[in-house]
Order: sequence, then C-alpha cells, then structure tokens
Amino acid sequence: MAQRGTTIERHIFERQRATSSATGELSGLLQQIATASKIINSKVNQAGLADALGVTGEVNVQGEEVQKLDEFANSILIRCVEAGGHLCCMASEEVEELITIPDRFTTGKYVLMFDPLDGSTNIDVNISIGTIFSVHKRMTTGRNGTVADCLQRGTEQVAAGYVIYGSSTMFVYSTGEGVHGFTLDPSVGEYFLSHPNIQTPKHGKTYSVNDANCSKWVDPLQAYVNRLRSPQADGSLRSARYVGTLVADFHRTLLKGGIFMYPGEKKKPEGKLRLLYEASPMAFLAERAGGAASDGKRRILEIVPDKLHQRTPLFIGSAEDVADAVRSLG
Ligand code: P6P
Repeated sequence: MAQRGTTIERHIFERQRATSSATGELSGLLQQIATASKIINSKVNQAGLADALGVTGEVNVQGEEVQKLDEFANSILIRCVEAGGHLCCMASEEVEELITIPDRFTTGKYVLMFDPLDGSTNIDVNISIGTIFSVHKRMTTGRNGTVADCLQRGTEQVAAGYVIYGSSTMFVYSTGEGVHGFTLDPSVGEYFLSHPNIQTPKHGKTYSVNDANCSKWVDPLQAYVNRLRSPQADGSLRSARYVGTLVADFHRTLLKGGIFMYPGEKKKPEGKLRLLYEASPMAFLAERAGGAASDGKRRILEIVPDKLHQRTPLFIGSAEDVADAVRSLG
C-alpha cells in the first residue's frame, strides 16, 4: 500500500510491479506526461510576467482563439512523449489531424489523446486551468498508428488523468485500480501522493452547469435543473458552483460529490465538450472513483467514437446524482 510521501514515480513503478504483464512502457509514458506537466505548470505560474498571456491570433480546430499557453502546452506535451518510443500516434484538441511519431523515433503500443490546456479562456483571469489525457493500446499493426487506434470506446482506456493548475498543482490519474492524486511540491519539483484512492460520495449537494444556457435546453432538462434549484425533500438547499474549466469543476465533483453537466442544446444536441480527450478520460476516473458519467442516455465509456474531435453532452459525478439526471431526461 503506497504511503503518503510517495512520489508519483514510485507510485507508478509500484503499480507496474503489481501488474505481472507490465513491461514498463506505460510507466514511462505516464512519467513523461508528469514531466511535461511540471514544465507547463512553471509557464502557467509565470504567465502574467512572461508575456505568455493573451492570444496568438490563430483559431484552432474547435474554432476557438488559440491562447499562447495553449500552443506552448501542446508543443511541450508532444516533445516530452514523442521520443519515448511508447506511442504509435497522438491526438490533441489543438491539432486537427492525427499526430504521427517522427521517423527518427521508434514507435510503441500506446495511443495518447489530450487537451493540453483545458479552460484556456480562464488563463488571463488567473482561474484554474488543466491538462487532460487518455491512453489506449493500439489496435492496428505497422510502424505508425492510425485514427482507428484513437476511435475506441472509453472502456478500453488503459490509463487516464488530468493535471489541475490551481491554488496547488495536482496530478490525478488511474490505470484502472483506483484514482490517485499527487500534489506538486515546487520546492523540490516532485509530485507527492496526497489523495490516495479517491472515492466520490454517492450523493453530493453541489450542481454545476452554465445556467446562462438554460433557454437553449430541452424542456425535461429545464425541469430537472429547476428541481435542483429548489429545496430538497428535507428542506435543505443545494449549492451551485461553476468555474468554467472542466478540470476544475470535475476535480471538485470528484472529491466532494454532486454533479457537473455540460448538456446538449436544442440546436446543438452534441453539446460542447469533446469525447476522446475530455469526457472519456474524466468518465474513466469518475467510474473508478465510484461515480458515474453519462451523455444523458448512455454511459460515456460505451460510446463508440467516429471522429477525433466529436463532441458529447456530459453529466458526471456522484452515482446517485447522475442516475437522477438520466431518469429526469429519459
Ligand atoms: P462555457 C473551457 O473552454 C471548456 O472547454 C471546458 O473546460 C469548460 O467546462 C467549458 O468549456 C465551459 O464552457 O460555455 O460554460 O464557457
């Protein structure tokens, strides 16, 4: 059993040692992602001082203005993992096409998909932002992976996690056995185990949704959120929290319970969040922490993707609260 004071490297290695089939490749990849996050964290912390704030003037595949830190985080992540020999390809929120591994590097059996800097519109106002990642085993053979290797059900993930650059920087991940949180000690540049085996309460009093969108919701959803706004059976009130960064809203929900939702809308039923590198990794973590994640009808992890950047509605958090939402929308 990992003790507090355990570094993330030791924790990853201990999980590898406990997995008889492990070759060390996944461990190597996770450690490279952790290294990338430390570099990103350093830049995020100094953003206001280093002229790293603001936009680059470009627009990404999502049609969103690319923030300078988005671009920086994307390139750091790619550079930290592409040479490691563990990946056959990658996909990033910031890059329309599949990212292949340069010929000068060897390739490996994993696929990495990521949102390098989630919540980037919050960067300039010093609100928490994050990095989200999802790891699958490739299905194809040959040197280079293909889009088909990315379009797998979330149930097939071998690892998922996120980094939240907030009042402290935390790395939260799972390889399937529990969800574990590590807090960065910037004085030594190490992540130390601070939240072993995170469990999400079965019910929580907090609901999290962008209320400004309510006129765009279908009637059952409006009725459901109206119910959340009203006193509960025992007369107690829920609390509403909305940061506007998925990583921050999810992290609070993972630890404290309740529900976060980014629903579809009448004219945009697919919603805003992306399946492969936002909803699916968060759903993997939610379920391994005893919670749940749905698109309002189906388990997020059961959705078979057909496009790299496809979007999905997301209801995620406490098992009872997600089940209540799905019943209300049914
Ligand atoms: P809205 C950030 O831009 C993001 O992609 C997620 O991190 C966040 O949950 C969502 O969009 C916020 O969207 O429309 O409420 O600003």
